[in-house]
Amino acid sequence: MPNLFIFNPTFRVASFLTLLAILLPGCSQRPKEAKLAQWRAEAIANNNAMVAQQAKTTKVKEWEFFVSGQIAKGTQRFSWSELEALATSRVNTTSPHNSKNLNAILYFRGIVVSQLLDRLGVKPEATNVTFLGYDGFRSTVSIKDLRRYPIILAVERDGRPIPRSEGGPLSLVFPQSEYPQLHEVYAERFWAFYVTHAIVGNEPAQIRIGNRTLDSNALDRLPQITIEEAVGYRQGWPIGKVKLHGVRVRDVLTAGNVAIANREAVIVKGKSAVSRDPKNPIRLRSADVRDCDILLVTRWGDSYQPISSRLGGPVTLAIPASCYSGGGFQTPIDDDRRWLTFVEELDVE
Ligand SMILES: Nc1nc2c(c(=O)[nH]1)N[C@H]1C(S)=C(S)[C@@H](COP(=O)(O)O)O[C@H]1N2
Ligand SMILES: [Mo]
Repeated sequence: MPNLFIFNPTFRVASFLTLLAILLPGCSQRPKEAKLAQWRAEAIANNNAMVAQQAKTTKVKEWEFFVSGQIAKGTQRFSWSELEALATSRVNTTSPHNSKNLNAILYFRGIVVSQLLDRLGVKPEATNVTFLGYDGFRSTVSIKDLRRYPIILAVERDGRPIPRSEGGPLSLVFPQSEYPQLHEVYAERFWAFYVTHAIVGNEPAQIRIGNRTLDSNALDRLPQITIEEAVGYRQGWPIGKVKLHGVRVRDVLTAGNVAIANREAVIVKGKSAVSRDPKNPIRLRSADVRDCDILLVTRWGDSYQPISSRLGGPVTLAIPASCYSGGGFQTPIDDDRRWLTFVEELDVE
């Protein structure tokens, strides 16, 4: 697992070389590589610390699960005890993650997703549900299939809570033994682990800044910027260059009446728990926000389509490559966070 990486001699040699590269005067002509390597090292160290911390502090009893999007009721929060009480269904199935024995039948207890949706009143426009994990991973399932098959959010496997290291405490489980055709559509990558959110259909673009909210109309009124880049938002996006359309972080702050001139940083928060971790925030240095067109993207492609939940929308972060080319960019950030999905909030620190 990644925590072990820090004890790995190769890693220590790499950090030493990075440090050397930064200290050597000759390298000042090439700050980009040295900086990137340093950031990567910092990001790995941060990530390892975070994984270790999470394992200690995220107690199952404190687990929260949210359902939002195109449902009659507003966003719903479920505590662990509420989830436990709803988890009355059983699915007996093999798991594509049971590397010890792919043929073993496991006994899962959980909540049938379609029953949960029925309670919350799915709006007719919604065609799918996107499940989001603590780590920002997403997996999208059609509502047709959720209604056709007893796909569950499992809290228990073989009579025991599912360990965090094995995708618990809340894991999406497909009854693939009873319905083998399910595996063809929803292979192992759809089995979302450590689920914290289910987004029904799509959500309207909006950004919170302090106690204000800029809705999609307010965002549309700001200057619109287009960039074209290969993006790192993961699954579902085209390979190669993609057009992204959106607004500058600095314009959003101005519209929210937030001054950044003498402040340290802007914190970007997404929906995922990992992006909201106060111990490891996504922090943009104010000089970068000022000098660089860091974007909150609300549309993409030639047709300016909104960003669906399946793709991590309605708002995503984009730090364009052009930010790095001048050499003055200061924000240490690794690629996972540079392409943050489900952006919801800006905070000024
Ligand atoms: N929350 C979360 N769920 C996840 C993933 C992830 O990174 N985070 N990876 C997915 C992918 S791509 C696969 S193949 C499997 C990985 O399962 P394994 O680690 O048991 O092979 O989990 C899926 N569910
Ligand atoms: Mo995978």
